Amino acid sequence: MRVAFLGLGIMGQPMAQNLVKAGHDVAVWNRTPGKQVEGARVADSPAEAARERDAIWMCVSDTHAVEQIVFGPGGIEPSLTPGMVVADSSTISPSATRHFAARVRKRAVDWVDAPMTGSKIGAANAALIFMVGGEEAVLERIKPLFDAMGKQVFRMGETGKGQAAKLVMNLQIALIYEGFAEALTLATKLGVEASTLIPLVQATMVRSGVVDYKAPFILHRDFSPNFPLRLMHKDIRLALDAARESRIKLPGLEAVEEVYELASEEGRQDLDYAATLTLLEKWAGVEVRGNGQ
Ligand code: NA7
Repeated sequence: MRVAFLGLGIMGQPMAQNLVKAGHDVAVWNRTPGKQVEGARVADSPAEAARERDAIWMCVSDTHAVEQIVFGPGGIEPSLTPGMVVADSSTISPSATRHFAARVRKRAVDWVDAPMTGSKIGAANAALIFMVGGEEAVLERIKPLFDAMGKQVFRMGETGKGQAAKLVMNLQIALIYEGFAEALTLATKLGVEASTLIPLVQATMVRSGVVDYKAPFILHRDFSPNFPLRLMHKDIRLALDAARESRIKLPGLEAVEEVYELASEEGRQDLDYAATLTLLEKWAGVEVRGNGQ
């Protein structure tokens, strides 16, 4: 297929590379010039990348970035022609997604929200899991692209519901991780080492995928970004916005959002979200240590 890929960040770059590897004709664009994908043509603007394409795939930071590259100066809107599909793997607002989709539909273009999970390792290995919103027939048309970048696609319903699912997935990750981080902090204060506690966690119903994934990084004190704290913070805010729009309250998430706020104020925003632990450690006057440290 002829694809434009917009946004070559931690996730977008390997995703675009996998489209090329699968044999698709790919044009790429990134806001900051200089980023490349082997085998893809580099375009000067989103509008130019999107010309005469079957699908336009986006993976940028936030709702504002998506709005800019679709409807802003040099955006894809004037390049859209009937039958094209716009797919968005950024994590953004579900309600904004519905508005964007309605606007491109006036040009007989379909919008698929396709946020994903699997982090940069999943992106590199074409093993992402997509949670999508859109019509089934449209999803079928872009199936070869999903196949090139991921291993599973879960349809959540019509446009906007992929984003809704993504927000509630990250809500759970943020709360589960914060529970684990608070447990490690208190355990350390009480004299139980992380390397002693973690096998107990993993042998019992407390076990979780989040703990399995994050524990080795914590034990090695490796807070380099797999999923940057600033992006998890953005998703927490999006979930709180969606809750407000729906007139419901999420007290646990509100408390966690404050931790992220303070972690950002202290300059941890570009570390992994696992670095919220270091703030708890600072408050407690302890450091969670791995085996033999
Ligand atoms: P990164 O590595 O922070 O990459 C973000 C990308 O978004 C990067 O290409 C940015 O371009 C681009 N960006 C940010 N703001 C804009 C605006 N205003 N206009 C155009 N492009 C922009 O994030 P990830 O790849 O880890 O994640 C991407 C999404 O997937 C995000 O929603 C996550 O929550 C999930 P730059 O290179 O800075 O010029």
